[in-house]
Amino acid sequence: MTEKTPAPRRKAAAAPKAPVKAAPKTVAKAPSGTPDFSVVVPVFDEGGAAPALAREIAGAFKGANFEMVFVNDASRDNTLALLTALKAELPMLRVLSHRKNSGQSRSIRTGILAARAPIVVTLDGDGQNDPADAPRLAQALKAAPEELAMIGGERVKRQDSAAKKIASRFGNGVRSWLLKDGAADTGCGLKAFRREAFLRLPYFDHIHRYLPALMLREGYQIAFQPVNHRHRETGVSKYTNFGRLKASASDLLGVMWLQSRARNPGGVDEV
Ligand SMILES: Nc1nc2c(ncn2[C@@H]2O[C@H](COP(=O)(O)OP(=O)(O)O)[C@@H](O)[C@H]2O)c(=O)[nH]1
Ligand SMILES: [Mg+2]
Repeated sequence: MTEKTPAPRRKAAAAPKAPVKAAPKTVAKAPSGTPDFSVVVPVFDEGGAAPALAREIAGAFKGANFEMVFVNDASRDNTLALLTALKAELPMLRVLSHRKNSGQSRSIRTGILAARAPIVVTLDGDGQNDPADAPRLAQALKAAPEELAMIGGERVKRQDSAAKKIASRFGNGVRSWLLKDGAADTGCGLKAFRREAFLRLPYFDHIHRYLPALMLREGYQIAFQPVNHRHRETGVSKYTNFGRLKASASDLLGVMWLQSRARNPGGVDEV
């Protein structure tokens, strides 16, 4: 029998000779308890929309055991100050903040890494997704079998400019034809998924448009539900049609490569 090795006594830490830069804190301290749902919202220069959106989400999930995780993507406006002040009013609100702007996908990932619930719902931070739809998607996923890892929103009546709607229709058409992901609207920011499933997917910038294809690649099932879409009332869109097209060309090739390299055991049995 081996004896328990006593824990080594810690020497009182000597004061460092030279100032040492502390390791960057990436994730804020989580409050105690496990919520059923984590609502993750990426925000970049959304000071005009974020506080009202947080209140709307709180109203939509009233009575549920949930948390909100807003991820400030190094906004240059007052987004962070407004959200920080709002924490006194909304105790279920957590605010994480990137030191450098890293994009929508990275912001979502930061929120999901910090999320404490097994089910995550994402929403755009500009208020275009309607929080009233979010609990329905979250509850549907909670009630679904484990293999169903994601329920994506599909915007029924897009409230965007004609140019954006045409570009989006074209982009969605090409993507679903090439990737066979069965998704009509991957650009919809409102999605519910299992946190664990999301974290199994490879990360790259703009991955948020390829979640259906990547979930299927991992062997999960996915579903879609129609959702409301609203006008952007404040702030400006962070994407241009040209910028989106440029990123999509290489991302599509990348996801096709990932699909071609997928092998799936169809389930794992422990004997
Ligand atoms: N494009 C972009 N969006 C970001 C970034 N960081 C966070 N976001 C958020 O991602 C969401 C979607 O962006 P939005 O401009 O509304 O896209 P659109 O609805 O397609 O015009 C918003 O909540 C943004 O605030 C970023 O660096 N770039
Ligand atoms: Mg938007």
